[in-house]
Amino acid sequence: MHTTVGIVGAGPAGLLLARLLHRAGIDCVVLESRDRAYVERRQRAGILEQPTVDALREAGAAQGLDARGLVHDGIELRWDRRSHRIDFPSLTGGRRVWVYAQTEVVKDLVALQLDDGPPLVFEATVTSVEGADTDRPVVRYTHRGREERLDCAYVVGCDGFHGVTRAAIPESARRTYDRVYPYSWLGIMADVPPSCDELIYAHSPRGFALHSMRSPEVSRLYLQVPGGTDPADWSDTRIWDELDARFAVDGDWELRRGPITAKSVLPMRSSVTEPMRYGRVLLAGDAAHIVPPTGAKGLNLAVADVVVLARALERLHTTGSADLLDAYSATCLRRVWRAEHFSSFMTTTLHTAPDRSGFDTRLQHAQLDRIADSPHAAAELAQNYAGLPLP
Ligand code: RFL
Ligand code: PHB
Repeated sequence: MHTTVGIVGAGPAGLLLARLLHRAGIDCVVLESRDRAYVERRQRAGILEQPTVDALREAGAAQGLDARGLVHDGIELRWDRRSHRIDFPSLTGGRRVWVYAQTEVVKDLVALQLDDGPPLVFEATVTSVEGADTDRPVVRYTHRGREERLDCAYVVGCDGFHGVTRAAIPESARRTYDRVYPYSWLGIMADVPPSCDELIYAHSPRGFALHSMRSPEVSRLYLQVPGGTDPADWSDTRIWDELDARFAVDGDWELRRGPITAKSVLPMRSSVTEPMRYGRVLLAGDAAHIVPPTGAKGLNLAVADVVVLARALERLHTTGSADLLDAYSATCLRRVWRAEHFSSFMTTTLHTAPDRSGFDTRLQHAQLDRIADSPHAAAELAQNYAGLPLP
């Protein structure tokens, strides 16, 4: 098989890139190692920033989002039994965020692609990408027990943090920067209406907690737990009691409890691989960078990468100019490092490090007080959270 752009991975990055290229008249093929049901069920992010929503709308992939997405104009921060609301539109010149699960984004994009899009091959496991520095890179993969190859003009690795495309860039030409945080998140899904209209990010001496949601009927909550925690050690009652303690605030607020339908632990780390292009191989989304989820940036960064990349490939296709493609890595990395900084800031401001001192805790409170007292500090948070405009 051959194509213009071979895309490895059908997560949000690969699927949206395929959609954008298809609309620009550029041939592509998406190879995905998992089956459709698995890809559509994988529970991950829940917050779409304004530029992500704009991109999905422009790609004609926002029908579900516009019908069922929940528009949020702010978030609440809690610490020291106090709360402070950050209002996005007034601090960002009108931007807001949408609560719409990654599972829904993926389902919408898969349906569009199977209906009227370029080939999307499930259960096609890419084993290697070869010839990054040649004119015809090759993707080798296995499908239905057979070894196959896809000859391409360009290959884009949208295969996530554990993907294989990154290895197509020789070790001598790439560098990875990373940080592992000394805690994880225990995430739960509960069949109970959310106890808040907007997300609550809570810092407490017992650790961080986040109240999010999936719909008016389903709550999504997270607790900071030690790395290596087994979800089986957390009974439902223990989880609700701990959430109650961490969200405690003066005034009358109550956390609604309900049946917990899923529990999982996710590690927290930051990682960036540079550059995001080598010859005719490009990386996008988690394949190139990951962030801790505290800033809700992972999915949004993946979308930003592929919007920049699709624009660059379209320019090459229509004018023959490779200028945007040559700038791809630097353009994306500037946004990536901004998001890494914001995610790290949110993480270290709100979590309780195992080796913290009283001094550290007071610095965290001073930072949170500053956000509450200063419109400038609040605006910095709001602009990063609601999404900086795409370049
Ligand atoms: P994805 O979504 O990981 O998709 C990569 C796809 O590539 C496929 N793949 C392969 N296909 C063929 N051959 C191979 N050799 C392949 N190797 C891998 C995979 O099966 C998969 O379908 O990356 P993408 O598209 O870049 O999208 C990025 C987002 O998924 C990610 O940034 C966020 O979900 C991160 N993230 C979260 N972000 C948030 O903002 N809030 C969250 O609550 C949140 N929770 C999470 C997360 C990421 C998680 N991972 C990666 C462990 C929870 C988890 C568990
Ligand atoms: C989620 O709803 O899963 C979610 C929301 C905000 C975050 C992280 C995860 O910062």
